[in-house]
Amino acid sequence: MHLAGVKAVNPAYETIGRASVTLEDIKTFRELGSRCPGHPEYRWTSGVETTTGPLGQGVANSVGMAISSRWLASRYNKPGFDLFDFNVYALMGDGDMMEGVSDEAASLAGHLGLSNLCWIYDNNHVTIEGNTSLAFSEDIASVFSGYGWNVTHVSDANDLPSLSKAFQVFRDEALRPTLIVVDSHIGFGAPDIQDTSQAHGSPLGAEEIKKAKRNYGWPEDARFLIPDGVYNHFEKGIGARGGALRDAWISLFTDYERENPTLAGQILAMQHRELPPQWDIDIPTFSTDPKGMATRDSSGEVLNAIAPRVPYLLGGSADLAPSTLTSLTFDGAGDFEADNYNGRNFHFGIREHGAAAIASGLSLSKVRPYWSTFLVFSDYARGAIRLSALMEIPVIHIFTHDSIGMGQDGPTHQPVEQLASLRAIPGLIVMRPADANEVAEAWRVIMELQHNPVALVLTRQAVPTLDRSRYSSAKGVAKGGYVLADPIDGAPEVIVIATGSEVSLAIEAYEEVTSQGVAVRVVSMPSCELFDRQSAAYRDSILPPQILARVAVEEASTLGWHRYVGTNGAVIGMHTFGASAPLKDLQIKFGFTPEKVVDTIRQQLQDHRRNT
Ligand SMILES: Cc1ncc(C[n+]2csc(CCOP(=O)(O)OP(=O)(O)O)c2C)c(N)n1
Repeated sequence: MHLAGVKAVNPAYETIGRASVTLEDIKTFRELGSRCPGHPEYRWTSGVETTTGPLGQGVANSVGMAISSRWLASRYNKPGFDLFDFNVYALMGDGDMMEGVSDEAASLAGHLGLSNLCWIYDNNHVTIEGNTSLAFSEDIASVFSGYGWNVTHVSDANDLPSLSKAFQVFRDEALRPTLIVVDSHIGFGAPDIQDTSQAHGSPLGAEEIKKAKRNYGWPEDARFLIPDGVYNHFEKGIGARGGALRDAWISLFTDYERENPTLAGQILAMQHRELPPQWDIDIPTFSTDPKGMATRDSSGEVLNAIAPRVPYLLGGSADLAPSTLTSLTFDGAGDFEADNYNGRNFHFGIREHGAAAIASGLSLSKVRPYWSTFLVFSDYARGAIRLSALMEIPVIHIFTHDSIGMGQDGPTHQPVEQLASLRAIPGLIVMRPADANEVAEAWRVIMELQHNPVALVLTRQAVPTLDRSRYSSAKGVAKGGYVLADPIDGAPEVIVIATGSEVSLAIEAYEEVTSQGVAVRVVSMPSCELFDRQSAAYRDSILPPQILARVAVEEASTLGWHRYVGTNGAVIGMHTFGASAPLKDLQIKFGFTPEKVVDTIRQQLQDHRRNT
């Protein structure tokens, strides 16, 4: 990237007139502020296409990129305008090959016949502990052929004609992704450590460096030497070639824009992570309904009101769409399959980790992806969710069946610790809306996000649609936490904070104690992350510091709630795994009943009155 003169961009993707990687950055590799951190980081170093380091993630991302190339082509290319026809090349090592996430992604890539995808496997037989024979003896060619890939082999990484031939084999392949197995030697040219695991992670040491340089005919004492003519060579080669290709593309796009202004407008908006005008005008308002609906249901409705107006919003589920209700059901939405790259409904199969990593690959290609599963299985995808946050890309992770409220499937399927664990990921906005109107507002917030992924957490079971003429407007969702209900007159003495399905429980308790003259406030807190971003003045107006009697209610681990209720506040939450039983029985067993909330409110008032 340094030699090729890649330029840095700002978060709005505008070039800012400096090199992405300077020689100084290379000299300060792994030091604070260097654009050459320990592992390549998207967002931090312009030109890095994805953050890699956790093995397997990059190649899994590449499947999302190849999918997006196909989808963009099928939606936007017109006769004479092949705007999108890019191939995706990913380099991988033994570690990537061994990780499960790459197998999930490879299996799907083969199924989808992504012939625009090429993985180049650095088959050097060495990982950290030693030779791969310690733990890896599978027949890669058979495995990948079984996945439906085209497999080719180059027996010497330095044999350029054979490598070129292998790339031609890839380009000629019209039906399958291609794996090029390239036999190589780690530490090639460093005579004492070549082919050993020492070459993997530790510096060669001064003597070995000298020997290697000697081997290559390089001045032994030179450091960071870039001989005369190298920059020039790159500029005339890769630079000129890339520049010409880019100019040609821009000119093609300008002609395209003249003939297809609407589609061109969509492409520009998508490239800048913006939304088409009036994208939100079909979002419904839900009327008061004590029986209500599951938030997965209302979310499905809202998604289907948004997606027709945001054509590049696409996604699917890891085989749970009938439960997560994330299918796009309007005419023309279609299924993305090997014979229909135009579809917007993806079937990731039962591959949660792969699905999340592929969604990142889609997002890195600038379409707007979502994927879904049950909240408890977010664990399987966590590696990729974390990277979506580190990369600051707006992937929409949708998790339904969000608590013991999902009932009789029992503790294997009842999430307890997942909310706290997702909330611990920096930059990931976790949203757990309380009713259908909070869901609608949550989607308004989500769609506007450009640099944050979101975990949208939804119920399986119905929750009342609250009467917004009696309680506050759901617009407060945008601030993360807001006052839903206050005492009829006077200041509150006690605050109940709840999220998601427990908000209606808090409201039931509110009605009960208010009728008995207790001055209680209910705060709906769909997103702690968004609430924490508000000004201190706003946060204090919602949770006035002088009110110490506080109760938080959430059907999940209590971890984190004392931040809002204080050390002497009460948290009604889960302290064990759940159990398999009808919902009503579970709510009684684990204490999620209006009576329990009322008792806790009274206890808090008593404790704090005694203390003051
Ligand atoms: C998910 C994950 N697990 C473990 C590691 C630690 N790790 C870094 S590199 C490596 C070995 C990789 O071997 P290979 O892909 O053959 O790379 P090479 O030795 O050829 O450089 C391991 C285990 C990691 N980065 N990511």
